[in-house]
Amino acid sequence: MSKPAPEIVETLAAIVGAGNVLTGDDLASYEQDWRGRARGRALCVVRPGTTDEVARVVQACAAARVSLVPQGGNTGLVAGSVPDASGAQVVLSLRRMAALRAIDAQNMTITVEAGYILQALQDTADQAGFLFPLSLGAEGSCTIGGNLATNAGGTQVVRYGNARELCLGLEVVTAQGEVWDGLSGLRKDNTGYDLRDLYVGSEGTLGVITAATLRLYPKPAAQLTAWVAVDSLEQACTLLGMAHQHLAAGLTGFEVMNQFALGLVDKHYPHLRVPLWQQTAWCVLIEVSDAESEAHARGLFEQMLEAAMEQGVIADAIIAENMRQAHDLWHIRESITLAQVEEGFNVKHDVSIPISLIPEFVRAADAALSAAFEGIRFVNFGHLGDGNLHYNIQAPPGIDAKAFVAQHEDQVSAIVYDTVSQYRGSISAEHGIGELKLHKLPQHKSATALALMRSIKTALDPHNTLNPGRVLSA
Ligand code: FAD
Ligand code: 2HG
Ligand code: ZN
Repeated sequence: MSKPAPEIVETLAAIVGAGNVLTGDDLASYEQDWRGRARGRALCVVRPGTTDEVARVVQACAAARVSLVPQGGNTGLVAGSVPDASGAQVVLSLRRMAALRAIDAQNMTITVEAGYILQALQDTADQAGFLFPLSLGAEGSCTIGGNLATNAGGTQVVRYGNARELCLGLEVVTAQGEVWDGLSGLRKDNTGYDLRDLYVGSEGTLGVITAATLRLYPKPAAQLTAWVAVDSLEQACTLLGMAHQHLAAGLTGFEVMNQFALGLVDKHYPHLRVPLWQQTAWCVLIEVSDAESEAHARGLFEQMLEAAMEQGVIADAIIAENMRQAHDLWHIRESITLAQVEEGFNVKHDVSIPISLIPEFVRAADAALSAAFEGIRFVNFGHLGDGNLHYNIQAPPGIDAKAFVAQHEDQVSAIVYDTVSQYRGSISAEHGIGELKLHKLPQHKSATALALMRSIKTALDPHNTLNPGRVLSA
C-alpha cells in the first residue's frame, strides 16, 4: 500500500469524533504486543463506538487504500494485533464497542458487542443464572471479538469446545465496509456455506467482528478441582482416559504441568505454595462439574482417584476443600506464563498432537533439542484433555536469554515443528498464526490448503486492506 494521505486522519475524526482518534504519545500501548516481541508504528488508532462507525471507518480506509489492524485487548500471543513498522496502518480498536445487546433466557444465548471483556461476559452470564464457559488466563483484558477472531481455546475446551463452538452468530463489517448481520441464535442452519465459521479464527484478515451471539449453559450445581501428581506423561494420558470414563460429561478441565514449569512458579511466586511439585515429574489439574451436588461430584472424583491410585497411575492427589482452594490451584496453573516472563526471554510453541502420541512426541522433541542445545530447559504445560501442549523453551541457565532467543529461536522452532509434523500435529493449536508464525506456515500446511486460504482472502478482501501480512504473507 502506498503512503496514506494525512487527510485520512481527519476523515476518521469526522466519523468517530476527534477524541476517538489517537496519535503521537497515545499510541504506545497499541503499537506493542503483550510479550514485547513486536513493536510497530501506527498512523493513528481509531476507536469507533458503533457498528455503523466501524463500517464508515472501513469504507474510508478502503477508499484511501489504507490498511487496518483490528485490535481487541491486545493480549494475543502471535503479534497479530499490532501494526507493522511502516507507520502507514490504522489500528482499529474495538474496545469502545462493549454493549450488552440481549440475553434470551429460553434460547440460552447472549448477544454482546466485540469489545466486551471476557471476564465481564462470564459475570453477566452468571448474574443472569447461566454459565459462559470460555476461560483463559487473559480473561480480565481480552475481548470476545479477539477470542472469536483467534478461535481461543482455554481451560474448558474438553467439555464446551473452543470459542467457535460457543458462537452461534456474528455481525461482521466486511472489507468493503458493508455490514453482514449474521446474529443468528440458531443451533441448526444449513443454508449454504458457513460464513460464521469462516470469520471465526480469521485473525482480523477477512472482516471486522462487531458483535456475536453466544451459547449459554446451565450453571453446574457443583465444581470440584483436584491436583494430582503423576510420574510420567504416559500416566497422565492413562488418567485422562479414566477421567473420561468415571466423570463422563462432568469432566470440564484436564491440564498438565511439568516439574520445571511449576518450579518456575515456585521460584518467582513462592507465596502461591505450589503443592506436590517437588516429588513428581508432572502434576495434573482436573476439574469436574456436576449437575447434581457437591457430594455426588466428590464421590465420583474419589472413586476415580482411588482406582487410579490402586492401579499405580497416580502418586498423590489433593481435592480442593472449597472454591477458594480450587481458585488458588487454578491460579498456580495460570501463573506459569508470567513466571516464564520473570525467568527471561523464551520461545513458545502452542502445538497439538493426537493425545495418544503426546508422550512419544515430547520424548522425541526433548531429545532432538537437547542434542542441539546443551542445557536447554523445557517448560511444558497445557491442555492435555484437548491434545494441546504449550511446549515452551527457556534458554540454558547462566547465559543471556535474549541473545539466545535472537540467535536460535528459528532453529529451536524448526526442530519442534518438524517433530510436530512427524506426528501429524498442528503448529498452532489455539493462539493462531499472526505474524510470529507466518514464515513457518508454508512448511507445515499443504500447498493446496494454502492456495484455498489465499483464494478466500482474495475473494473477501481483494485490496488486502484488513491485517495484511498476518496468517498469509502480504
Ligand atoms: P487481540 O490480541 O487484540 O487480537 C488478536 C487477533 O484478533 C489479532 O489478529 C486481531 O487483529 C484480531 N482481532 C481482535 N479483535 C477483532 C475483531 N473484533 N474483529 C476481527 N479481528 C479481531 N489464548 C488461548 O487460546 N488460550 C489460552 O488459554 C490463552 N491464555 C492466555 C494467557 C495469557 C496470560 C495471555 C497473555 C494470553 C493468552 N491467550 C490464550 C492468548 C489471547 O488471550 C487470546 O488469543 C485472546 O483470544 C485474544 O483476545 P484479544 O481481545 O486480546 O485480541
Ligand atoms: C495458557 O494455556 C495460554 O496458559 C498461554 O495459552 C500459553 O504462555 C503460554 O505459552
Ligand atoms: Zn493455552
